Amino acid sequence: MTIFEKIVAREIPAKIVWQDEDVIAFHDVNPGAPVHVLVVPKRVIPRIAESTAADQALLGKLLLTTRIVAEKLDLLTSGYRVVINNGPDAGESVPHLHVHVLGKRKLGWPPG
Ligand code: DGP
Repeated sequence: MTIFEKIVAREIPAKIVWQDEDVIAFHDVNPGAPVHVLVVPKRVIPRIAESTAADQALLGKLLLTTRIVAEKLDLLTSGYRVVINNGPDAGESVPHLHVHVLGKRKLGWPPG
Protein backbone atom coordinates (compact mmCIF):
# COMPACT_ATOMS: atom_id res chain seq x y z
CA MET A 1 0.00 0.00 0.00
CA THR A 2 1.33 3.47 -0.78
CA ILE A 3 1.30 6.12 1.92
CA PHE A 4 -1.47 7.86 -0.01
CA GLU A 5 -3.58 4.69 -0.12
CA LYS A 6 -3.26 4.63 3.67
CA ILE A 7 -4.55 8.21 3.78
CA VAL A 8 -7.45 7.25 1.50
CA ALA A 9 -8.19 4.32 3.85
CA ARG A 10 -7.92 6.71 6.83
CA GLU A 11 -5.21 4.50 8.33
CA ILE A 12 -3.00 7.55 8.74
CA PRO A 13 -4.29 11.06 9.34
CA ALA A 14 -4.26 13.92 6.88
CA LYS A 15 -5.74 17.39 6.75
CA ILE A 16 -8.30 16.77 4.04
CA VAL A 17 -9.43 19.71 1.91
CA TRP A 18 -11.78 17.88 -0.44
CA GLN A 19 -12.74 14.39 -1.49
CA ASP A 20 -15.29 12.54 -3.55
CA GLU A 21 -15.55 8.99 -4.86
CA ASP A 22 -12.55 9.38 -7.19
CA VAL A 23 -10.10 11.82 -5.65
CA ILE A 24 -8.85 13.15 -2.34
CA ALA A 25 -7.02 16.43 -1.66
CA PHE A 26 -5.06 17.03 1.53
CA HIS A 27 -2.35 19.32 2.86
CA ASP A 28 1.24 18.22 2.16
CA VAL A 29 3.04 17.16 5.34
CA ASN A 30 6.18 19.00 4.18
CA PRO A 31 4.82 22.19 2.64
CA GLY A 32 6.86 24.11 0.11
CA ALA A 33 4.54 27.12 0.25
CA PRO A 34 1.97 28.54 2.68
CA VAL A 35 -0.62 26.54 0.76
CA HIS A 36 0.60 23.14 -0.48
CA VAL A 37 -2.07 20.58 -1.21
CA LEU A 38 -1.81 17.20 -2.94
CA VAL A 39 -4.62 16.02 -5.19
CA VAL A 40 -4.54 12.23 -5.40
CA PRO A 41 -6.63 9.67 -7.30
CA LYS A 42 -8.11 7.08 -4.95
CA ARG A 43 -7.31 4.43 -7.58
CA VAL A 44 -3.53 4.07 -7.83
CA ILE A 45 -1.76 5.21 -10.97
CA PRO A 46 1.94 5.06 -10.07
CA ARG A 47 2.97 8.12 -12.07
CA ILE A 48 1.76 10.22 -14.97
CA ALA A 49 4.09 8.41 -17.40
CA GLU A 50 2.24 5.18 -16.63
CA SER A 51 -1.21 6.56 -17.28
CA THR A 52 -3.16 5.28 -20.28
CA ALA A 53 -6.16 6.31 -22.32
CA ALA A 54 -8.28 4.40 -19.80
CA ASP A 55 -7.28 7.00 -17.20
CA GLN A 56 -8.44 9.96 -19.26
CA ALA A 57 -11.48 10.85 -17.19
CA LEU A 58 -9.63 10.44 -13.90
CA LEU A 59 -6.76 12.62 -15.11
CA GLY A 60 -9.22 15.30 -16.12
CA LYS A 61 -10.87 15.08 -12.73
CA LEU A 62 -7.53 15.57 -10.98
CA LEU A 63 -7.02 18.85 -12.82
CA LEU A 64 -10.58 19.99 -12.20
CA THR A 65 -10.07 19.22 -8.52
CA THR A 66 -7.07 21.55 -8.38
CA ARG A 67 -9.54 24.31 -9.24
CA ILE A 68 -11.83 23.29 -6.40
CA VAL A 69 -8.84 23.38 -4.03
CA ALA A 70 -7.78 26.79 -5.34
CA GLU A 71 -11.25 28.16 -4.75
CA LYS A 72 -11.57 26.67 -1.27
CA LEU A 73 -8.18 28.02 -0.20
CA ASP A 74 -8.58 31.45 -1.79
CA LEU A 75 -5.95 31.11 -4.51
CA LEU A 76 -7.98 32.13 -7.54
CA THR A 77 -7.02 35.81 -7.43
CA SER A 78 -3.44 35.54 -6.19
CA GLY A 79 -2.58 32.56 -8.40
CA TYR A 80 -1.11 29.16 -7.78
CA ARG A 81 1.05 26.50 -9.40
CA VAL A 82 0.02 22.96 -10.36
CA VAL A 83 2.92 20.46 -10.47
CA ILE A 84 3.38 16.77 -11.20
CA ASN A 85 6.78 15.24 -10.46
CA ASN A 86 7.54 12.19 -12.61
CA GLY A 87 10.55 10.02 -11.89
CA PRO A 88 13.91 10.51 -10.18
CA ASP A 89 15.09 13.72 -11.87
CA ALA A 90 11.83 15.42 -10.93
CA GLY A 91 12.12 14.31 -7.30
CA GLU A 92 9.13 11.99 -7.30
CA SER A 93 9.10 10.32 -3.89
CA VAL A 94 5.70 8.62 -3.63
CA PRO A 95 4.79 6.16 -6.42
CA HIS A 96 1.12 7.12 -6.40
CA LEU A 97 0.21 9.89 -8.82
CA HIS A 98 -0.39 13.22 -7.12
CA VAL A 99 -0.81 16.78 -8.28
CA HIS A 100 0.73 19.50 -6.14
CA VAL A 101 -1.16 22.78 -5.71
CA LEU A 102 1.10 25.51 -4.35
CA GLY A 103 0.20 29.08 -3.52
CA LYS A 104 0.14 32.07 -1.19
CA ARG A 105 3.69 33.08 -2.02
CA LYS A 106 5.52 34.31 -5.11
CA LEU A 107 6.85 31.18 -6.84
CA GLY A 108 10.11 31.28 -8.80
CA TRP A 109 10.44 30.07 -12.37
CA PRO A 110 12.01 27.86 -13.58
CA PRO A 111 11.72 25.61 -10.53
CA GLY A 112 14.98 24.37 -9.02
P1 DGP B 1 6.67 14.09 -4.77
O1 DGP B 1 8.03 14.58 -4.44
O2 DGP B 1 6.09 14.82 -5.96
O3 DGP B 1 6.57 12.60 -4.88
O4 DGP B 1 5.76 14.56 -3.55
C1 DGP B 1 5.41 13.75 -2.48
C2 DGP B 1 4.87 14.66 -1.43
O5 DGP B 1 4.15 13.89 -0.50
C3 DGP B 1 5.93 15.43 -0.64
O6 DGP B 1 5.77 16.84 -0.89
C4 DGP B 1 5.63 15.11 0.80
C5 DGP B 1 4.26 14.48 0.76
N1 DGP B 1 4.04 13.43 1.73
C6 DGP B 1 4.79 12.31 1.90
N2 DGP B 1 4.27 11.55 2.87
C7 DGP B 1 3.17 12.20 3.32
C8 DGP B 1 2.21 11.91 4.32
O7 DGP B 1 2.25 10.88 5.01
N3 DGP B 1 1.22 12.82 4.52
C9 DGP B 1 1.12 13.96 3.77
N4 DGP B 1 0.10 14.79 4.04
N5 DGP B 1 2.00 14.27 2.80
C10 DGP B 1 3.02 13.39 2.59
